[in-house]
Amino acid sequence: MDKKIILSGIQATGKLTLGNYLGAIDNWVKMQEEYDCYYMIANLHSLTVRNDPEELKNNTLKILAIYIAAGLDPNKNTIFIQSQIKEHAELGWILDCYTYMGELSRMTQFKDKSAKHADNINAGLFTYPVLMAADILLYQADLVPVGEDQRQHLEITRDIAERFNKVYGKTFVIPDAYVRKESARIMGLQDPESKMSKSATNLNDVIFLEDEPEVILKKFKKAVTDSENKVKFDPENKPGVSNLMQIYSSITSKTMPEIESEFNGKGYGDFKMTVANSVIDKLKPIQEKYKEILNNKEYLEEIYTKGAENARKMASKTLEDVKQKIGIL
Ligand code: ATP
Ligand code: LTN
Repeated sequence: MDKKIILSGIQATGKLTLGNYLGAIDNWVKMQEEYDCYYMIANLHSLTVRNDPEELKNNTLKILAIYIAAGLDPNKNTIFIQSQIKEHAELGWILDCYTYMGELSRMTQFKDKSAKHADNINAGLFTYPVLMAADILLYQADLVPVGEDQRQHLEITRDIAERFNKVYGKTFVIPDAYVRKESARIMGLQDPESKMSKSATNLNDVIFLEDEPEVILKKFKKAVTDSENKVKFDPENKPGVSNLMQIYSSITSKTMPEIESEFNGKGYGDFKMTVANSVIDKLKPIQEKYKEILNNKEYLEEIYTKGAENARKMASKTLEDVKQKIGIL
């Protein structure tokens, strides 16, 4: 039987966080043996906010380097840059015409981001989920591994695909979101009520994948907890502690009861140190490899060029089929 197809991506804006790693990349690495995987860098999506052009270029390569350093094998996966496959923008436009203003207005991410960037609520920010639908549908993906925050975008992708299939006959595979429970939503260290985000303003809230060990340790030491001094999983009443447990669990694969008994009778000081060290140990080899790869621009170019060639085959086939069906010469 053919392997199931996976597609996912990360925007090229900003520095990657522990949330991106545990919620996305680490899961992708685990899936590469079993599935036929397409992993991209969504640099067209990055244009929905203002970027410095040099920085956008650098970030695109940095994310590629992180993918490889984290363990994605360029010989097993198709790793590519979104903008290098013109079919994304083209199918994006076509699908815009099969998407309703009403459904786009309900997107939580649009509401959040328009509040954050009130001076630049551009049309791209509004149609962002349609380009994402195009990314996914071009490759006939069965599964899309993402964090919890992207679930709504997967639902709209399914709705668009079903709508299209209904009119023109089976054209797109209807994709499912694949959200891993343990790492679905890593929260901020200072504000454990909202997700750890690349674009956070309080830097102590976020662990960046490039953070040095001392910085990681310092941020965990400062993490917000509560006054109970008891390690217990209770996201509602103990969001800070529960988030730290979630991070520790995603890294060590220990269950919540196991973690609770490990720290039974110990204070938060010990607990924070252990969580911090687990993160430091996990990131260390990735950081070393990352620095090495980032310096090797030729190697990076080789990877994305090969990835684009491979991706283009699948994308152009799907787009051709779509154009034929809708009558575009
Ligand atoms: P921003 O918060 O600035 O919008 P982001 O950090 O969410 O950016 P994206 O490129 O939008 O970055 O997300 C890339 C992937 O990382 C997605 O699959 C997303 O679900 C996942 N992800 C991002 N933050 C977290 C988090 N805190 N916990 C779990 N997964 C996350
Ligand atoms: N919107 C996604 C990034 C993204 C994506 C995709 C994820 C763009 N295209 C296709 C999965 C599949 C986000 O994580 N913010």
